[in-house]
Amino acid sequence: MERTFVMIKPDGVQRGLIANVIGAIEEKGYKLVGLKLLQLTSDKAAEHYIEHKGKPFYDSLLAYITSGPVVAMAWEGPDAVKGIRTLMGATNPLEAAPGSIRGRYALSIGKNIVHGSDSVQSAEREIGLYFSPKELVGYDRGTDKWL
Ligand code: IDP
Ligand code: MG
Repeated sequence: MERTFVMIKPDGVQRGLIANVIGAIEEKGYKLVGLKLLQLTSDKAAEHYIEHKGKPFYDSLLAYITSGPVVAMAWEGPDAVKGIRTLMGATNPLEAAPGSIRGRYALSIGKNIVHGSDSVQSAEREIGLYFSPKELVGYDRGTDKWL
């Protein structure tokens, strides 16, 4: 069983896609174990995207991700990191599979609706950036045995 971090970026919130993004992940079968709406500070955004510091798109990425509220989530399931990346689609919506979240809702790489951890290690780091251990809720669902 794995946990991963997902964020609905400011464009997803502004465009009214919160329910669609959550619905896509929930319908697939993953379990929501942490959820909050928040406005990122520049410091938090820099910490989140530390791996991209110095890249040409870094400044615009920080401006974008702090431009409005975001929804931060932790999701659980077998191979959740890879599975949710697949569900999100490629970083560039032009290359994202048509049924994926980015394939369905996004037009450009600079406004691609969602973030998802790219490895188990990043997932652990990113969940820790946004949630304290007691804000994560593990529970059983009656449907777990059908997945
Ligand atoms: P990911 O979100 O699919 O993991 P990363 O390579 O980690 O993709 O990039 C982080 C975010 O930075 C992307 O989701 C996108 O919002 C933004 N980004 C990445 N590459 C570019 C670019 O070339 N131009 C503008 N924004 C970019
Ligand atoms: Mg990434």
